[in-house]
Amino acid sequence: MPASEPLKKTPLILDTDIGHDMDDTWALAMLLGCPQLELKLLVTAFDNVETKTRLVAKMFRRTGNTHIPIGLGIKTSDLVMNQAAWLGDDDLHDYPGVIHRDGIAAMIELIHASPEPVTILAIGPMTNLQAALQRDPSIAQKARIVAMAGSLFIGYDGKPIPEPECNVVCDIPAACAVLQAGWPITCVPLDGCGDVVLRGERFARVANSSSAWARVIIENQQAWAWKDRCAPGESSILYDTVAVYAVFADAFCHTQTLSLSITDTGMTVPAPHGVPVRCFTGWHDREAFEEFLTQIIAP
Ligand SMILES: [Ca+2]
Repeated sequence: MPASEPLKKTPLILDTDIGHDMDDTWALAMLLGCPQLELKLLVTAFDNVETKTRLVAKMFRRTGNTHIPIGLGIKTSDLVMNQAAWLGDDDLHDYPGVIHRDGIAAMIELIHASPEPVTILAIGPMTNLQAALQRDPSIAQKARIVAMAGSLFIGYDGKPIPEPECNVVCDIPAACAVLQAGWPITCVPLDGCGDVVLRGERFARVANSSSAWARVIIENQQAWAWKDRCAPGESSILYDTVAVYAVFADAFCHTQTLSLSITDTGMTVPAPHGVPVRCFTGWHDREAFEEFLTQIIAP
């Protein structure tokens, strides 16, 4: 490619249950630091999307990203999110950016308006995507899915047996609808991301960085209701960051295309008559990925 030719960016919609587990915050920071990606819309997913939208708005103010539209997804509960302490009483008063009250409509409109296929990066339960498909099934012809979802051969904490994974089991009908919609799907199950943790020197670089996103991440981890899940000087498990990487690269990972179906109990299982899904099933070089991530967050 000639040096003068600009990098072609992948237009992206992020569908995220941010505010629950910390990895969504890392994933958001990571994708905004990837020159291969252009975030066109963020839609908040699952539980109390009102407070999650306020959380994203505060993060965007702090990091200079208020030009990115935020959409509210489908509210499924009033659960107090785990990062509520960092949000405090910050609200949307005077927020300078665009907030779409109907994030599903904003998603559909963006997909149809885009001159090239949009990638939807789904890193939470897929309630919003099921709603979008119900309103307009034709979006599946103009978008592709990259999702952190499922557990094929490895469960949580490296257990050598698969188990129902949170993003699938929280809304099984939605995961089934997304699987069967007919769009290309790339999936990062627990097998390919359940062991990503920044430790030691890499975590210290983030903790000591003055970059705006590093500060937001560290402050949120300190305020996080589940912070005791992190050992001192370590991140939480950063599942969703691998899905960001999967949008544009795979060199650090093993991939294979498998026919998948979803059981009534939320298991994602290879099945002869399932749907072909490109799966990230393990690591070629996890250390290299963790270094890549660290350099983006703490440049
Ligand atoms: Ca998530």
